[in-house]
Amino acid sequence: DGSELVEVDNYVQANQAAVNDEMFGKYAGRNLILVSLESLQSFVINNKMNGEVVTPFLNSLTNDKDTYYFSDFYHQTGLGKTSDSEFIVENSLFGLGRGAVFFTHGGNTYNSMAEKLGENGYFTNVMHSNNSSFWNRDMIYKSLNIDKFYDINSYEVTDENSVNWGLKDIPFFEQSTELMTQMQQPFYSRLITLTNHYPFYLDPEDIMIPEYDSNSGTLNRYFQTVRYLDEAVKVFFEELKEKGLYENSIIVMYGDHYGISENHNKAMAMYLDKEEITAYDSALLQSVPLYIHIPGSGDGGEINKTAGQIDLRPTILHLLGIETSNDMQLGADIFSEEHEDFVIFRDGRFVTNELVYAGEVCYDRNTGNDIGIEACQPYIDRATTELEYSDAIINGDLLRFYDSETGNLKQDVVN
Ligand code: GP9
Ligand code: MN
Repeated sequence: DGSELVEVDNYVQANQAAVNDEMFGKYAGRNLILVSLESLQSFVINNKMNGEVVTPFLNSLTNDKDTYYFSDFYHQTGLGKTSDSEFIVENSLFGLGRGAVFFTHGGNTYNSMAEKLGENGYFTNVMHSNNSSFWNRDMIYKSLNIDKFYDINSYEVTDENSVNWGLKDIPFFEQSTELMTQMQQPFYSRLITLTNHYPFYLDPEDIMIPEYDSNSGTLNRYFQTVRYLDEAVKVFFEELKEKGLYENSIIVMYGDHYGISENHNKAMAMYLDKEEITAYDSALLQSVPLYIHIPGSGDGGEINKTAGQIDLRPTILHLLGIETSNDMQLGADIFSEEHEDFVIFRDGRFVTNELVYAGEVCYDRNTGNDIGIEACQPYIDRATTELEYSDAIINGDLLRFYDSETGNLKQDVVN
């Protein structure tokens, strides 16, 4: 039955962050464009590799007047990788600790961001040049109420414009913006990039900077594919402007998950000029960039609030003037005064503005010193609770008992 939902609902209601009145609805009616930046981690942003700038365009956005750049933002994915990030962003719930929720619970009832936007007159779609069944997307997108999936069949893919996993990001953005010109507005498009994917291969003509020189070919090539992704995003912005889609849109871009695993710690330590990569370092390396680019806002800048992918749904919906106070979500609007600097990872690690909890050690975030478990314990308890509640919602398919229009539990649960 749905009795667990009562407890979860109480928790969600008690932990709601009030909206920021100045931001709520400020950009209502604009198109919403989300870009999932494949495997992009924050450590390359505003950084160099052997004297080469790795992300010139993304760097320029970190101090752009129309861009809110979040420098202490984290991915929260597990084994479901890209698909977990999609799930988290759409639902403001965690993925599962085992397997990929896209596969295991693709038929559940959800109340996704796409569904909310659809109810508010948006045409909702995902754009990604891969087979529709990859990660079970074709199936779960129905449960998420996404109107259309522009999959590989919507793109012109040739040997020349493909590398590694498929269509290169530059032609992907060119073709995607062309498709957008045909869409009913306002639309919500979520674009998923692909070139900066392990094992990070490029064609020679797309290489813009040399390889790094560590013992890890993976890390060495990563800088090159990141550089290519950066160029592709620049082209994307140009295309949006040329096609008249820029001014009336909000563009949200974020890294989906890490690109460099702990298998490459030795090479990472060399790059970051550290003796070794500790559990503390590894946790902080899970930071991925988040950009909320709002043409004409004039109010941008760097924001160092500690936040995660789970916060995107409320943050974005509120900018567009769509309420979420009745929604069963675990994230909070990052622009809210009540947003807390606390981000929970799927495996139970967490980061706050003062603490890092990893490898069952509680670190002072500033010094990296073990400060004893007591300081972390209240957060450990909350992390455990939130992960359990998220799992309960998914495993019990509990949203089928919840009326998100009214915020009421359906009658059969109450009785
Ligand atoms: C596949 C793409 C990559 O379509 O989203 O998935 P990943 O391996 O990063 O989860
Ligand atoms: Mn991915």
